Amino acid sequence: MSYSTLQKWGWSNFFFQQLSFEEISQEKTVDSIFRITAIHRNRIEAIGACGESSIICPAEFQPVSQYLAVGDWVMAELTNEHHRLSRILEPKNRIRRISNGLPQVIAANLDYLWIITSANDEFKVKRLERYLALAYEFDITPVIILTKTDVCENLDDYLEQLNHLNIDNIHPLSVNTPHTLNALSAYMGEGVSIAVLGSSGVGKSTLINAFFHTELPTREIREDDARGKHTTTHRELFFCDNGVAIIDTPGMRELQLFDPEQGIERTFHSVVELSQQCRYANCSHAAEPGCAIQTAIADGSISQAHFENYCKLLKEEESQKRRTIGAHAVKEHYRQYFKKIHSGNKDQW
Ligand SMILES: Nc1nc2c(ncn2[C@@H]2O[C@H](COP(=O)(O)OP(=O)(O)OP(=O)(O)O)[C@@H](O)[C@H]2O)c(=O)[nH]1
Ligand SMILES: [Mg+2]
Ligand SMILES: [Zn+2]
Repeated sequence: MSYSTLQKWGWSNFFFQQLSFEEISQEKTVDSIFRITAIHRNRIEAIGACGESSIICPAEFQPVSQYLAVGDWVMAELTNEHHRLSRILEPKNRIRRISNGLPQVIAANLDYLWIITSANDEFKVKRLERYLALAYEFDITPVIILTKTDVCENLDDYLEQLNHLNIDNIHPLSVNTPHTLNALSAYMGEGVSIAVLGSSGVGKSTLINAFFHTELPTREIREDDARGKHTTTHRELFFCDNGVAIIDTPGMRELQLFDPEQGIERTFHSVVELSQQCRYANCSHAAEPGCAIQTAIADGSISQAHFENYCKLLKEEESQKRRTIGAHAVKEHYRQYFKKIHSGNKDQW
């Protein structure tokens, strides 16, 4: 087998360069390289040059979900007819969140994050801003997909709200009007990896089935109102005929960001820019004279809700940091942060 066999699973020079000279010179090395497709309690499913394989995880890599995610590239040795995980290759990126107070890796080595929302009561701009911050935090291109447009009467309202998010890739569609899915072809290509995220019931698995002709389980139509039930129960990566790796995920009840600073800055770019124009460096943007944010809210150039969500995410980040680095360090951190924002020197953030 050769390394080019791995390319259709997303292998690239970035990973090849991590191999030692000795590893490259050994012919069997290529057969010990795998991409993770599913993670179970102490075993992972993966695909390599010789096909699919089950890999056993030694204790030092437990609990697996804190170290590894679908999409990761690993090396495994063949011992007693079993593959045993021996090394994790450094990922291009890895999306993480906090779940039950612990870090959790959601997926690794992605090119796009498809953020799915549906044109009904589920739709919340605030939730989308959170997902966008997640994409930006890990430097992955976000794509917003608005599903179920066939059963909505006020599509323009949804589109207008989406326009305010200032992102390039927004696709309204419905699996019941198949031509609306054509726009997604723009993201196809061999070796491209996409994770599909969004609340339960927005139609993630249905969309994947319709577009990639897969047969993932989806919610029965008559169960459409069932709340809190997840049809997809674990994250799974699979490869489509056109060479795209797609990761279906269970709906998220809440998305707590891992280290959202950079993501917040990009999602709320306009708020950050405005705050640099406030008269006082320590402006709290409440009622101070010369507050550029209050002026912008008053003249309608940004919405009150957008600003409030920015404050909320910042606050959340602050309490998260406090838990990990202590109150004093947090205070100092934010002192420096706002000083930098105000001096317009954001490069280091
Ligand atoms: N009318 C209409 N219904 C849709 C559309 N897409 C999905 N649905 C329905 O929405 C319901 C939920 O779809 P799923 O694909 O199971 O949702 P999911 O996001 O994968 O949900 P979880 O796996 O629980 O996270 C199903 O009954 C689908 O038939 C659409 O474009 N139009
Ligand atoms: Mg699903
Ligand atoms: Zn201000």
